[in-house]
Amino acid sequence: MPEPVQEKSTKTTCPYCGVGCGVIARVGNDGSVSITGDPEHPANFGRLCSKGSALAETLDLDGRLLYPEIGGRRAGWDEALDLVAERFSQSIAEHGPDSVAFYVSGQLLTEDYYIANKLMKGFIGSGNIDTNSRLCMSSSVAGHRRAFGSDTVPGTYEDLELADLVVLTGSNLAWCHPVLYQRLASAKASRPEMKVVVIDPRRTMTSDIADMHLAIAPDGDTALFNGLLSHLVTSGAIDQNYISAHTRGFPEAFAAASALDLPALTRATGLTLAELGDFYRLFETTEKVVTCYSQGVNQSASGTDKVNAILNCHLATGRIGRPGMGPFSLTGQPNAMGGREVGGLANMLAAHMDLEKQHHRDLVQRFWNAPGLATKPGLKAVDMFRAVADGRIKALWIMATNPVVSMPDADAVEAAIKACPFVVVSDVLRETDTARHAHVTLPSLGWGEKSGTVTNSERRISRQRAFLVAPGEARADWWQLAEVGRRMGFAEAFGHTSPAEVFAEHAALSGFENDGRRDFDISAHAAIDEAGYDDLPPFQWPQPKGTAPEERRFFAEGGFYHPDRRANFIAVEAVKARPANDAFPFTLNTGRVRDHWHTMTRTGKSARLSSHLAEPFVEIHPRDAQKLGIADADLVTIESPYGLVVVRALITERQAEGNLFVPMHWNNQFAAKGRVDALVPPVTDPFSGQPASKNVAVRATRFAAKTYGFAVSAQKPEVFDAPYWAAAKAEGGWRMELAFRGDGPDWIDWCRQVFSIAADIEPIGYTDRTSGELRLAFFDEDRLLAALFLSTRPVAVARNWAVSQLGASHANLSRRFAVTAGRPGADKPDPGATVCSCFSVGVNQIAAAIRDGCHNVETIGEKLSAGTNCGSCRAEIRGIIHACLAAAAE
Ligand SMILES: Nc1nc2c(c(=O)[nH]1)N[C@H]1C(S)=C(S)[C@@H](COP(=O)(O)OP(=O)(O)OC[C@H]3O[C@@H](n4cnc5c(=O)[nH]c(N)nc54)[C@H](O)[C@@H]3O)O[C@H]1N2
Ligand SMILES: Nc1nc2c(c(=O)[nH]1)N[C@H]1C(S)=C(S)[C@@H](COP(=O)(O)OP(=O)(O)OC[C@H]3O[C@@H](n4cnc5c(=O)[nH]c(N)nc54)[C@H](O)[C@@H]3O)O[C@H]1N2
Ligand code: SF4
Ligand SMILES: [Mo]
Repeated sequence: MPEPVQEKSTKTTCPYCGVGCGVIARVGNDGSVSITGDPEHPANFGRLCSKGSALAETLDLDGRLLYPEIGGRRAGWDEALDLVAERFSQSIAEHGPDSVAFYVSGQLLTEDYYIANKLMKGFIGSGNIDTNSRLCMSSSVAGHRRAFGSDTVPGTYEDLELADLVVLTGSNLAWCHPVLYQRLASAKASRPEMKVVVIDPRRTMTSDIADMHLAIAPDGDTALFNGLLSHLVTSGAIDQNYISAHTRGFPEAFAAASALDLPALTRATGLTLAELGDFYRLFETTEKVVTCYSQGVNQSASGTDKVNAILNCHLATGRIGRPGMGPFSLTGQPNAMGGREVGGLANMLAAHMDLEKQHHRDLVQRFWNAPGLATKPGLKAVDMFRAVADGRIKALWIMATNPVVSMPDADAVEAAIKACPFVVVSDVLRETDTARHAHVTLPSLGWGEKSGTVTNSERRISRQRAFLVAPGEARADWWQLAEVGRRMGFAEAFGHTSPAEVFAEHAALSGFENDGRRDFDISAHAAIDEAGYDDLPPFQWPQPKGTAPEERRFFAEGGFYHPDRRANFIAVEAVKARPANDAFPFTLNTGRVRDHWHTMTRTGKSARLSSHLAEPFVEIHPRDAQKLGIADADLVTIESPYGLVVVRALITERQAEGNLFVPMHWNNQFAAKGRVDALVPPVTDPFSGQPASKNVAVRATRFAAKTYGFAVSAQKPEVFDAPYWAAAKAEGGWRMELAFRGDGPDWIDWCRQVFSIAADIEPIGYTDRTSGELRLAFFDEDRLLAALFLSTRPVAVARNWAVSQLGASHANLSRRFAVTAGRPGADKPDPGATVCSCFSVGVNQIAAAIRDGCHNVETIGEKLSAGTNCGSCRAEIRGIIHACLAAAAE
């Protein structure tokens, strides 16, 4: 009898999005890990999305950085840390503190972030620490601070369930905050009178639950919400008492808001009068409104103004901080909020204090006993990499972010990093597009190994707890920073021995000389010990000293954080913001897909997650495609003055005419030319410094390939040269899409090299000169090693079926030839492209169930299980049902 598997279970938090779901990790005594939702966590009450459910598949050590390296050779920690401290100290001594910089991340834990910020701002004495949150949340931060005097998210997740109207603008909640979307969808199902409005140039999966989808023109949001404010005034829906008791600046904001007449408003928003009227009336007549916004608002040259245009409407109606009411900035990364709390942005100080305020600087300097606190804000991300490029920054430490993929003008960022005299990268992976240019790479602990806290979008602080042993010599990020701090001569300030000690110091600083003047106060935890930290349950801030945890909202009764405790209305002007022109006539929009996370360093490891969308693509409207001579599955080159990508055409009416959408995830590890940030100009919002990643002028042309290919391989493909390739992890191996301009090489040799096939293994296959088709398959006994399918047209091979052949037995010759035919036999139908990644259910299986009479998501779930675990694909299933039923009715 095998030993029963002993399980150890640990409560921790999902490392992906800002919803911050609680998970339970169970480790068997055979080392296997299973992940389930934590039913007691108030963010998700047990729910998980596809990414959270697949976490266990991303924990392998494949590709991990396990030891410090200097110049690519293995080094000891002491040697590496001494070198980092020495090179930073040397640069500071020779060129001053502003000659060094840290570029960090909202995926650090609060404790890592706190130490990074303390070292740079307090002890190195420069403001040059910025974070990928600059690309993510900085417009929200700037908007909050202008209006409220502090970076405060007033509401809670429950407000989305309590509201009678939820407005989602610039948010693809169904894919990017899926568990919050599920909470919203179930609230709406139980209270059908609740209305949802989605404002997005694309008809996303989120729009599928919407009562109203407003396909707004790119960057039309300021005009839309200005028009709304104006309407609220003329219709008498404003709350005069709230305005006079708790705010200032209303007349100026109203005057600016009324600047556009109705025809101008329809032009600026791209919406009809009827659409505007319907939305405005709905907002006017519904008291309980929550307006959620994310990157469609933040990532814009007018992002901060968009945020304030939204806040103005909630302040004017007094709909803020009461149950079911308020503006709600949805944060992206698991610890975007924690990073803001410790002051990780170049223009902030610690504990929500302000680097520009003398009394805040003085307070933090005394608390830290810092030798020379930074006296001015540091460089924001885009400017920071400019300073790296022109040599002002001579030593750079990049931690938990992959700027060569995610920064605008990414090719220039790569060149800057390559040319920088000294670059340190702390990462969990050895080979990322950024880490490959580092002089020193430091192995960090990853999720499941590290320990600390994160704060989600509703101000809830949760523990991340370790449940795996540290692999190799990997160490925590905070430890790496503290060690360098000690070696730079600041031993006393960086004597922490555990994350609990760091957290306690952070909590103490938040309450230091606070007296209710600052929103962020968690001093109730200032004396927390190791045991208390181990047990710390999720809690929402604020929690000042001497108080019990409490779920609270901000600003229902005013109490803002400007000196007079009033909120500011901000007069914002709608600007024309379509950079598209004759040479670059399309507006490129960028963003996320359901099953990938950022630069794919983690989700790229999961076959299930990689099967939903397995290559980089561009969504394009059918009429635009027709004009450009682009057919479905063709390849498209997209160019801006900054760079180019080659991606697959996905023709869809969900995309507005004149607009294109390319996801941000693909990089040099997974595709030949898929880094979309190579196209994005370094244009930023004037207040926040956040790049305008969603409105880029580009041109598009059909990529004329002579040969198209698809391949499956048991081995990871070796790097090779082709104008187009995209590789994705698949069950039992890898799958690849290919295209070549010329006739191509000797394909048998090519396969041997790229798929690592031994010389004595002969392929089976055939060539058809008339159709230009070539099929090759290599077997080791009954096991498929690799198969290559080439054609002069995009290859018509049942992808998921071909992938499944990697795991199948091919004992007889006819089965082997079936592989080269590229078609499943009648006994094994092709499941089609994956829709439900939890149960690997494909579109063909769903279509078959619909033909068998399953006409709603529930009956599909009963028959195929699809959509019954995480629910992230339910909107897509609903779409397939509608499409099939509509087609059947024609
Ligand atoms: N699956 C998945 N989930 C994620 C992430 C991930 O990588 N993958 N990343 C996380 C992170 S860090 C973040 S920041 C969040 C981002 O979450 P979201 O902001 O929801 O995601 P995006 O896809 O970047 O952009 C949202 C939408 O903005 C729309 N948009 C573009 N321009 C405009 C405009 O001018 N006005 C309006 N109103 N809308 C516009 C886009 O069409 C897009 O559908 O997601 C988090 N969750
Ligand atoms: N065009 C375009 N560009 C965008 C966006 C967009 O919508 N469009 N979105 C922007 C936004 S909102 C964001 S948040 C950024 C995200 O962009 P990035 O931050 O660059 O993306 P990630 O892939 O999450 O990078 C995290 C890195 O940290 C490593 N890592 C993981 N865990 C740890 C850890 O514990 N410690 C350390 N040291 N390393 C770790 C991972 O291996 C990976 O290399 O992209 C931005 N760029
Ligand atoms: S919604 Fe999904 S990705 Fe986000 S925290 Fe929850 S499980 Fe993780
Ligand atoms: Mo983000």
